[in-house]
Amino acid sequence: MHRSKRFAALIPLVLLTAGARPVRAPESIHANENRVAAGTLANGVWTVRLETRTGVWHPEGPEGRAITVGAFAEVGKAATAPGPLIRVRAGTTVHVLLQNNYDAPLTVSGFGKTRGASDSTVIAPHASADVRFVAASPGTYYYTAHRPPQGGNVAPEDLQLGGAIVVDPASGSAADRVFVIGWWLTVDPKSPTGLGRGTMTINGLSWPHTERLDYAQGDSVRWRVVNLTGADHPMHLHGFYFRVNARGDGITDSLYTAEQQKMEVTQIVDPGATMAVAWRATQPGNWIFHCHYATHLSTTVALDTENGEIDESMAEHHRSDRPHQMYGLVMGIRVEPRGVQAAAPTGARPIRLIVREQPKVYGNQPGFSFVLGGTPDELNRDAMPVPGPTLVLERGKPVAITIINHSIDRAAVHWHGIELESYPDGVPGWSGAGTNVLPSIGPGDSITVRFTPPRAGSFMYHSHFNELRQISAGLYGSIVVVEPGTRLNTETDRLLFFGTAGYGINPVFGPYPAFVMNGQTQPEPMNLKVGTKYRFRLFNLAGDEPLLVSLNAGATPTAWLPVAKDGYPLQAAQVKSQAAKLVFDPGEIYDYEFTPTASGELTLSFGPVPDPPGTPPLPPIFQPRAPTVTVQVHVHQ
Ligand SMILES: [Cu+2]
Repeated sequence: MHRSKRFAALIPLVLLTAGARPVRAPESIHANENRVAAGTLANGVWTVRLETRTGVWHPEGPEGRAITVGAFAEVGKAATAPGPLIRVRAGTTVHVLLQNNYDAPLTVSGFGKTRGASDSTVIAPHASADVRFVAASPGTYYYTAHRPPQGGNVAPEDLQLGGAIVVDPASGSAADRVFVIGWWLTVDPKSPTGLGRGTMTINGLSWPHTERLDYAQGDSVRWRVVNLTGADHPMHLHGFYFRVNARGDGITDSLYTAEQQKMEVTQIVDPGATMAVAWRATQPGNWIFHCHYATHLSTTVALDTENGEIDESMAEHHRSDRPHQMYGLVMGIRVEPRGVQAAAPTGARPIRLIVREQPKVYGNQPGFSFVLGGTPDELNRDAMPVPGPTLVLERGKPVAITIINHSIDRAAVHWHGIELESYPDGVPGWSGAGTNVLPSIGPGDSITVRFTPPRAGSFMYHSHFNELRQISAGLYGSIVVVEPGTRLNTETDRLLFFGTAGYGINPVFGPYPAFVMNGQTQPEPMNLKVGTKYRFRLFNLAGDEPLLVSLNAGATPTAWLPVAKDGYPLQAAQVKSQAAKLVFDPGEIYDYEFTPTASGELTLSFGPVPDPPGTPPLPPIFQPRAPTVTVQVHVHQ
C-alpha cells in the first residue's frame, strides 16, 4: 500500500491556480452522512443514476466560507460531498448510469468488474456511461472521478468527486456508519504555510461542524472509514479500544479472522485505504475520534486561515470550538449513561504535573515541558525535560493528578490509551457530559483529574490544546502501568519516545523539523547485554508524516517480537518474530521484546519513510526532509 509523505499529494497543485470556475446558478452541495444508500433494487439489479454538478459547499457549516467544487448527485436529488453512498448486499448486480454534465471528459474509477482505481472509464463531455458490476465480495470500497488533471494531478475542485461503496454480506450484518475522509486544499508558495486555503472533512464537514454521534452506554458501535485524501491519517479513539475487523485498499478488502484482529486506539488509514472497526461504548460522556496528525486538527486546515493566520472575525461561527481550538478531522461522540454509574475512585495516589514554557527554544518557537512535582526539577526553574517524567502507575490503583499550568498558553492533558471516565480524558470544552465539561487550564491555574488505570501496558500523556504548537515543543510523556506489586525495571524496559524539535510552519515546502528520540536529535549510544530480554516501548508523537524506525544489524533490520499495540497485549498467534522495522504514526504505541544473541554493534535508526525507488526528485522549491538519525547500540557479554 503506498503512502504519501505529509502533503506530497499536493505537490502538482503548485502549478495550478485554483480559481473558481464560472457557475450559472450556484446550487448548494450538501454534506453526506452516508446513512442512506442511493438507487433502487429491481429484479436483483441495483440501479443508481448519478450525475456531476458544480455548486457551493460549506464544509465549516452554513455560516462558514463557501467553496465552489464539483460533486456527484443522485439524479433528482441534491449534490453531496462526499458523493452518494452505494450500498448493496454481496451478489447484487450494480448498474450505474452516470451523466457527465461537464464540458470536459470525466475519468471515473471504482465501478469496474475489479473495482478500484486500476479500472476506470472515461465519459465524454455531456455524455453518459452505463457501467455494471457484480458486488461480489463484502467490504468497504469507493468510487472517484476527475476531469483532466492540470499539471499532472487532480484539480482541487474535483476532490469531492467520490463516494463510498459498501458491500454487505449476503445476509445478516450489524448496523454501522460510514465515514469518508476528504480534503480540499490549494497551495500557495507565497503563504508562510505553503497553503492557500484548506479544509479536511469527515462526511463533508470539518470540526466543530461534523456530526455528533449519539450512543447509549453499552452500545456496540461499528464504523467503516474511507480515506479519499492523498495523505495517511492515524485515526485515534479516546477512552476505548476498537477492534480492527477489516482493512482494504479500495480494490480488495481483507476481512480479518478472529486470530488476525487487533485491539487498538490508533490505526493508520493510508491514502485510498479503508478500514472497519468495532467497539463498545462502555463509559458514558463525551469522546472524540480524530486524526492524530496535529496539523490535521489545527487552524492550518480551517478555511478561515489565510497566510497562516486564522481570521478571527470570519472564525466567529467557530466560537463554540474556541475552548479547544480543534478543526478538521474530528468527530464528537456522546454516550448517554445507562444503569448504575461507577463511583469516583477514593484513596487516590496524588501526583503533581507542572506545565512549563520557555521562549525561543526551537528557533522562534517556544519549548514546553512537563515537570514532576516533588522532584528537584520543580525547584529548578530552568529544568525543561523532554519527554516529561514517565508516570509509573499501578493497575487498579486510583491516581489524582493535579496539572499546574505555569506556561503563558492554556493547557489540557490527555491520557492517551487509558480507559477512563470522560471528564478527566482531557479534551477541554468537550470531555465530560452536559454542562459538566472539562475546562482548559489558564496560565497560573490548576485542575485535578482522577482515574484508575484498568490495564497494565504502555500509554502516554500529552497536550490536547493547541497540539501543533505544544506537542511538537515537548509537552508529552510516557505512562507505564505495571501489575500490582511490580515495578518498572528501567534496565530491561527501554522507553523510546519519538517527537519533533518544534513544528514545521510550512508543512508543504518545509523546512521540516528534526525528529527527536527521548528529546534528543542525536541520542546517546545504547548499551545492551547478550541474553537479556528487553522490552522496547515505542511511543510516537512525531509530526505530520509516518516515521520509520528500525533496529539494524549492518544494513538490514534484525528481528524482534511484537507483544503489544497501544498498550493492549497481542493475541498469542500474533506474537511472532518479525523484521525490526516499523512504520508508525503519531498516536501509536508498540511494545517489542528483543533478546540480543551475540555481542557486537547494532544501530537504531529513525526518520522519514524513504520514497519508493523511481520516485522523481522534488522541484527545488521543496526543502529537504528531516534526516534519518542513527543511534549506536553496543551489545556486550
Ligand atoms: Cu490526518
